Amino acid sequence: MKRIILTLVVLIALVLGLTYTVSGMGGGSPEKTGVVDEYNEYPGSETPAATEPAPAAVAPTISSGSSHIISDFESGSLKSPQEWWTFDIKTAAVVPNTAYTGGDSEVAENVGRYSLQLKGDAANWYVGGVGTYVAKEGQDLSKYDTLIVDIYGNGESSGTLKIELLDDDNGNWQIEQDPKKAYAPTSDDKLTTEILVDWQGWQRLAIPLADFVDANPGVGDDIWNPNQAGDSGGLLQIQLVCIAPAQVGKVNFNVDNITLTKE
Ligand SMILES: [Ca+2]
Ligand SMILES: [Ca+2]
Ligand SMILES: [Ca+2]
Ligand SMILES: [Ca+2]
Repeated sequence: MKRIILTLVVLIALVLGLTYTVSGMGGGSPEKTGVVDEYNEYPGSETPAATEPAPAAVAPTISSGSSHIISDFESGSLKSPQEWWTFDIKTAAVVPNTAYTGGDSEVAENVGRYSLQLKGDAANWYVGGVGTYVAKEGQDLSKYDTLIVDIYGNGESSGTLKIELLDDDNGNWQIEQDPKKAYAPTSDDKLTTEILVDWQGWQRLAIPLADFVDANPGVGDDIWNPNQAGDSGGLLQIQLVCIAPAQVGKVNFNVDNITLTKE
């Protein structure tokens, strides 16, 4: 009898132990999985800032001592190795460079196999554009003083390329925007420059970062701070916004080799 009771006690103990183990395994909150925000498309607003993907979507960029390539489009895709979102523009496509050979021969030799074609019709000057998220943990871009971009123009009325750089001033790795104010950033700086594309073929532009103008004085800290430091992601986004040469005009040019460098 004693043996039976002992066996029963052992069995009960085993069952209880098993129940505990099972409930222990099922306990706790599920692990967080990466969530990538949808890339918003923007209504016909003037120069929208984009909603960025989660940092997990950031692609590796090539960085050497003296320069940092943001994109050379050599993957032939707008989706990899980094994702470019598009807004409003009719055509934003990575295209073979075989049809784009003219202009400065030194530049033409260095654009590789693919470039980004930006083409579309204006709604009140504005055509739309593309953007990408560039922030990375520990990335210090503050040593660069110049932005380089190769542009293939299609003659005098190719349009204007507005380059926007958005840095993180409130330390959350995101650009918060006000949809009621043409998606203007509410807490971070937007620095911009405009390039009038009025030539035929390839040309390389080297724009000192000092020539970029803070487009939202009083919002952000009004200082270019591209380095990831503390809670700030540093430079979060670059956007390419196309503006037509006329209110109802067209834009048509290619861009390539977007690079930060030290001159
Ligand atoms: Ca290229
Ligand atoms: Ca922010
Ligand atoms: Ca500002
Ligand atoms: Ca800033």
